Amino acid sequence: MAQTAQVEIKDAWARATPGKAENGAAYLTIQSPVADRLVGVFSPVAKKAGLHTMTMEGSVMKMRPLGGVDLPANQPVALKPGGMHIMLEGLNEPLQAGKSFPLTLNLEKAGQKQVEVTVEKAGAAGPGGQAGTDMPMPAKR
Ligand SMILES: [Cu+2]
Repeated sequence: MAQTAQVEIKDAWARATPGKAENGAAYLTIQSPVADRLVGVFSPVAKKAGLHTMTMEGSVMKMRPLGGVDLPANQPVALKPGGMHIMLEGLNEPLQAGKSFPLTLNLEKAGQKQVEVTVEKAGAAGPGGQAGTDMPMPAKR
């Protein structure tokens, strides 16, 4: 395989949201040829997009904002259900399965990268629509 000095973003996907959900989450895998840091996200589908992680506090899964995600050189970093994710707060409209939306990632070194996020069914566990255990996202806080 040819060595390219490009940031690779793969499998960008999100779960469809029910009609009144205010928030959604997006997931993807990112790999950088050099050590870099993902410091911000933006999407026109939500009023606010941010990086979040999930941690267990006792038996309760909690989300908290992340200031950034470190990307070691040549190592894929996965944002996926149950872990780090891109939080979409204040959705302008529901995320509908089968559609897609643009997402801009802000990297410290590589600058801005845009990806298209595919919306999978509400219960999808990954890109391509495999069914799996659902991770409920708190609708309100
Ligand atoms: Cu979140």
